[in-house]
This record gives sequence, structure tokens and C-alpha cells, in this order.
Amino acid sequence: MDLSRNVHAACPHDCPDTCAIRVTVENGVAIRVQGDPEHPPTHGALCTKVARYTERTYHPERLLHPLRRTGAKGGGRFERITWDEALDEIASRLREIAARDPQAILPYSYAGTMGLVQGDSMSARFFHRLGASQLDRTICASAGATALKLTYGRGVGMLVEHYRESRLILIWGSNSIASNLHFWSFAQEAKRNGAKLVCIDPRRTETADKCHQHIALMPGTDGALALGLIRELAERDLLDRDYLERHTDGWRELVESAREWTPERTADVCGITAEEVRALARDYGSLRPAAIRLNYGMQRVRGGGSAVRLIAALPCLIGAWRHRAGGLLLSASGFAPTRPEALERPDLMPTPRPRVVNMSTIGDALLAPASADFGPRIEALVVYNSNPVAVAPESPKVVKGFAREDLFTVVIEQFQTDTADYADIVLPATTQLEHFDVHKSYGHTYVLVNEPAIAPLGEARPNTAVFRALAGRLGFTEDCFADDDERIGAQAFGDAVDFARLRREGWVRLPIDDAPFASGGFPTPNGRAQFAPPGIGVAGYVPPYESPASAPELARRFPLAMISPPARHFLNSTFVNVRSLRSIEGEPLLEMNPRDATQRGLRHGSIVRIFNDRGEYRCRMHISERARPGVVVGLGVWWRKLGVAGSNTNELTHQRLTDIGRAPTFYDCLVEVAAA
Ligand SMILES: Nc1nc2c(c(=O)[nH]1)N[C@H]1C(S)=C(S)[C@@H](COP(=O)(O)OP(=O)(O)OC[C@H]3O[C@@H](n4cnc5c(=O)[nH]c(N)nc54)[C@H](O)[C@@H]3O)O[C@H]1N2
Ligand SMILES: Nc1nc2c(c(=O)[nH]1)N[C@H]1C(S)=C(S)[C@@H](COP(=O)(O)OP(=O)(O)OC[C@H]3O[C@@H](n4cnc5c(=O)[nH]c(N)nc54)[C@H](O)[C@@H]3O)O[C@H]1N2
Ligand code: SF4
Ligand SMILES: [Mo]
Repeated sequence: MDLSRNVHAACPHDCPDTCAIRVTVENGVAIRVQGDPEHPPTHGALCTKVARYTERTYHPERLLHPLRRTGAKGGGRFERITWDEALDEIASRLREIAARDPQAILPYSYAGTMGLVQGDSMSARFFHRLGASQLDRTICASAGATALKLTYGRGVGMLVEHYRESRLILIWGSNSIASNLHFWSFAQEAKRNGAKLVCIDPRRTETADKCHQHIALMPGTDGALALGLIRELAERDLLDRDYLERHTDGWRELVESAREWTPERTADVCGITAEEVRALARDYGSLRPAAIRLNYGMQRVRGGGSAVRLIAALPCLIGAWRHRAGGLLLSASGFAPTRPEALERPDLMPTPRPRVVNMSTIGDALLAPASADFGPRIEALVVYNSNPVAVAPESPKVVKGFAREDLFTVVIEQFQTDTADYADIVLPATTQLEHFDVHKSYGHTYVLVNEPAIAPLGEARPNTAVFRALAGRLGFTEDCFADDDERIGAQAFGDAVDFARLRREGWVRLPIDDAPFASGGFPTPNGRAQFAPPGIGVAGYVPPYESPASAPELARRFPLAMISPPARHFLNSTFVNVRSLRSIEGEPLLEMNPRDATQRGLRHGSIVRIFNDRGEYRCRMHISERARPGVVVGLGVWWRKLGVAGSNTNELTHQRLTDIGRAPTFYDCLVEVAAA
């Protein structure tokens, strides 16, 4: 019997585009994934990575059976065991630790899947009921998210489709072609219609190549640039005072605080020219409608939160929100009517609530002894939807923590990642083609369903099934532990979304006004955008922890600022093991400006040593004008074990956090480079 059918799916990856997918299944095999042509943002196209999703799902190295470690931690030697053996062992270890103090158990997860069902639903219920430590999920967006919340009340912004009508687009801290392709299509359309595109990024990315102007500022100086713009807009009388008076609080204080940020001073701090500052202010104050696409690249520095607050004020200052093609988008996730209380059931937590551990400082947390401040030593770690050994900052400490012989580690994974190498028990997880889920997006305003297209491969199970089984073994009898995945999917949005229609049609547009803040109505308590919230005040420029200007002593030894943004053909550390994609990226590289390379006598293509006081990392030198003088770029989050010397850029990053939002500062990192 030859059965061919199409299934509604959604891309699960941590990408603002959250594409609607159609999967073609023949005889129980997924043979093709395609972008849904009907879904407006997806517009029938997937990126190169996910267009190869079947290659990832049917990859010969998929984990298909539970495994138990047989060799040293990190060595990657395992034996096959049954699900019952694996679950019994995990349940008995967790029960024994919980009997002493459940807070010694820590879940560790992020956005390997952004699905609301396979993300934090059954898993959260399980850990809440157990009384485990809570994880503060800060590794990506919490500086910017906190800044948006302070300013607009939530993660809200422009509707992505309207960028096609903008006349000026500032692409700020975003390599859209690599990481936000479907926004880029709208920006291209605007460009064809005569819009001016300006890219603000220390690296000359492929996106910068295609913009009319590229402003290559030093990493971590965006707050200063925003202050310089605010001053120029005020000096040139380009403020929309009517909008400011009616719909914002604190604008006079903000403008006053920007007074000293002359174009010359701004240019000096940012490492650009005063004319660039003036011209940008002139364009931003006069081209209408003016839109900003901010992305998270600019908030991975000490002052990331303050910088987002300052940039978020700009569209209010010029009244850009009056037009649907004006305003700003960093995240749209605050528009989605999700119900975390129903999904995660925080009410199951004991009182007082368990302590909170920040995922961005997992290295320190795993090495911390028991203390009055910290609480009990972490004795068990359950990792799912994340690859912390590769992605968390300051790997020397992360690896040391994961290597602890007294730590019991469970990793639920699709592949044998760097993190899975340190597991005591590895459990095989299903991919998006094999399980049910529902999705919201942080880059558009639709919700989507993901129907399973094929049966789980091997013995792989969805995350929900693992936590449901563990709840059973630990004797948790609350009804919510019996919910199946479709029921959890329905709970995700409750009455706000017609679930039957969602399943029938694949995606549903959320009812949001075209120009949501044209007449104010920000989701703050008083409906006005806040520039100087009570007790917090206006945002100022917060210089990086590590930069030639803010840490001159350190910069004498380590004069280069290293950034490590996303590679186009990987998604964080996902897809690094897909050969066809890896062959496009080649191998881990360090981009360096010819001037800096000549000074050091470094040759293109040679292996170099990149180092600071935290560690040393080796990869191939790539001399390129893409890196501005003083900045080096190591793209990707490569798997450590695929690197030249078994490490990646996080060998050099540190665990200090942003000014607000408790987020990591990956791009706030000084290094020196020498021949290996
Ligand atoms: N292909 C691909 N897509 C991805 C990802 C991926 O790994 N690969 N990752 C996904 C994830 S998890 C996220 S969070 C999103 C968003 O991910 P982002 O981190 O916003 O990534 P990019 O869009 O690449 O933008 C980062 C850009 O910011 C620049 N940058 C670095 N430091 C600074 C700075 O101080 N100021 C300014 N102005 N720019 C700076 C970098 O050079 C880079 O070009 O992308 C998602 N999409
Ligand atoms: N140096 C440096 N470090 C960075 C960044 C950077 O720009 N530079 N970016 C940071 C950012 S923005 C982020 S968001 C983090 C990302 O860090 P992570 O959230 O850890 O993302 P990934 O590296 O993609 O790892 C996700 C893992 O989840 C697995 N997975 C996917 N779906 C499922 C599932 O359904 N079940 C289970 N059990 N597993 C699944 C995948 O196989 C993959 O190994 O990295 C951060 N680290
Ligand atoms: S990774 Fe992003 S662009 Fe690629 S298919 Fe997924 S949502 Fe779309
Ligand atoms: Mo991220």
C-alpha cells in the first residue's frame, strides 16, 4: 500500500522565524519538509538548515536506545540498557537525593525545542512537585526581555510583515540573513521599494554587505550610540513631543541625561566617526516610517540591558509607532496568550519555594560547595533541550563541574553531544517529526501546531513521556501527570486559541492591531512607555567589563575584543554534526582584520592560539575585512569535540552577568592571539 500524506509541522528551533512546515510522508517515512506557502512570514521557504531536517532526523548517529556510562566522565563510552533499567536507576537516585534535600537536584534546559509541550510542561510539573532547584533560564534573551518589560511592559513590538513598507530600517545587532531570514525577505522588499537599510554591527556580516550603510561600532557600545542619537534628535528638534507627552513617561529626564553625548564623544566611545552619528540621527529623524529590527547580538555584554532600554526609547521619541511600518521589534513573544500556570504548574512547588540557580553560571554552580548562601551542593543534574558543555560561558569551569564523579547526570538528547559525553545515563529523545507540539514565536504573531509525521525512531521518546514515567515511579498522583501531549497542547493557550482550528489549519494568526501602539496603549500599568521607571531612573551607558576603554590594564595583555555570534548553517550547537551543513561552515575559524594580523605576523590559514587568563582555544586563522580592527570573530557554537584541540570559543568567555536580566556576556571578552 502506498500512502502519501502531508502533515502540519512547525520548526522547533530557537529562531525568531518559527516557520510553518509541511512534511510529506510516504509509507511511514518523512521524505520532504517544505515551508508552508500559505503562512505569511514563512512564505513557502525554509532556511538551508531545516530544509535538511530529514537528514537530521534519519542521521546515522541518532541516539536510539537508553545508555549507561561505562568509561570515565566525558569519555563518551556507554553501554545499551533498557528503558526500565534507565528509569528505575534515575528514579532511585533522585529519590535518595530528594530524601536529603530535593534542592540538590537541578533541571537544566533551554530552547533545543521551543515547543510549549516538549519544552517546559511535564518536565516543569515534575521538578516543581519534586521540589528541585529552579533554573533561571537566562542564557539568551533575559537582558533584552527585562529591558523591554521595563520600557513597554512586555516583549512586544512591530508585526514583522510591516517592515516591507518601512522607508528606513536599522538592523541593529542582527545578522538577519543568518538568523532571521524571513524578516530579511521583508527588508529586501522594502529595499526594492526604495527604503534605506543601515546595519549596526561590529562585524561586516553578509547582511551588512547588502545594506546601504554599515556602522561598525565596538562591541558593547550600543548604549552610547543610542544616547548620541537621542541628543542629536533633541538638538535638531526632531522629537515628536505630542506622542511623548501623551504616551510616555520620563522623556524629559531621558533627553536631559543625553545632553553630554555629543557626536564627538559618542563617536569616540563607539569607535566610529562623528559624521556617522550625525547622519544616522538625521536619517532616523526624517525618513518615515522608520523601523528598528533589534536582535539579541547587542545585549550579550555588560550594559546589554541598559542599551536595549535606550534603543527602545527611540521609536517613541520620533513617534515612529504612529505608523504600522514604524517602531521596533526585538521580541514579539509577549503577544502570545500562553498560560504558564497551566503548563508548568508552579503551584505544585513546596513552600518556601526552592532556590533559583542561574543557568548562565552553571560552571560556578556545579563547583560550589554547600553553604548558607548557596544552599546544598548540586548532586544531580537532568539536562534536556540544551547542550551546556558547549554553549555555557567559561567552559573550563563548566567541564570541571560536569566531570565531578559525585555528580549524577542524566541527559535526554537526540545526539551524543559534548554534554551527553558527561552523562551517567543518556535517554534518546524524539525529534520534531516524531512528537506532538504547539508553538508561539518571538519573531511573528502566529501560533502553530506540530503534528507527529512519523513514529519515533528506535526507542526514542518525547521529553513528556520521560517525565511522565519518572513521575509515576516517584509516586506523583496529581491528575496533571496523566495529561497526554495533545491535552497539554490544548492547555497551552486555553480558550484564547481555537485548538480544533489550529490543528486543522496548522497555524492561527493572533488578533493584534496592525499598528499596536499608534495611540499608546503599551502593556505597562498606565499604558505609557516608561523611560525612567520609579526607583530605577533613566538608563545610562554601561561600558563593557572587558574593553580597551573600560579595562586598560587588562587590554594591555589582551587587546582584542572577541565576539562569537551565530553561524548561518548551525543553530547554536544544533546541526554541527550534520555533515552537509558542517561542510558549508568548514571548520572553526577566527576572523581577524588584516591590520591586526600583520601586527602579529599571523598567516591566513594557519592554526592560532587565542587566549586570556581563563583559557586557551585553538582554531584556524581567517584574515578578513569582516572583522574591524580591534575585534576578532569566532562564528558558531561548534561542538567542542569537533574543534582542533577539543574546545570552542566558550573556553575564553566569562560568567559575569548583564546589568539587568542576569544574562551572560558572551561578547564582552578580551583575548590575545598568537601563532600556535
Ligand atoms: N543560523 C542561525 N540562526 C540563529 C541562531 C544560530 O545559531 N544560527 N541562533 C538563534 C538564537 S538562539 C538567537 S538568540 C537568535 C538571535 O541571535 P543574535 O545573537 O541576535 O544573532 P545574530 O542575528 O547573528 O546577530 C548577532 C549580530 O550581533 C553582532 N554583535 C555582536 N556584538 C555586538 C554589539 O555589541 N553590538 C552590536 N550592535 N552588534 C553586535 C554580531 O556581530 C552579529 O552579527 O538567532 C537565532 N537564529
Ligand atoms: N560563545 C557563545 N555561546 C553562546 C552563544 C553565542 O552567541 N556565543 N549563544 C547563546 C544562546 S543565544 C543560546 S540560546 C544558547 C543555546 O544553547 P542551547 O539551548 O543549549 O541550544 P543548542 O546548542 O542548540 O542545544 C540544544 C540541544 O537540544 C537538543 N534537542 C532538540 N530538540 C530536543 C527535544 O525535543 N528533546 C530533547 N531532549 N533534546 C532536544 C538538540 O539536539 C541540541 O543538542 O547558547 C548560548 N551560547
Ligand atoms: S531555523 Fe528559523 S528560518 Fe530555519 S526553518 Fe526554523 S524557523 Fe525557519
Ligand atoms: Mo539564543
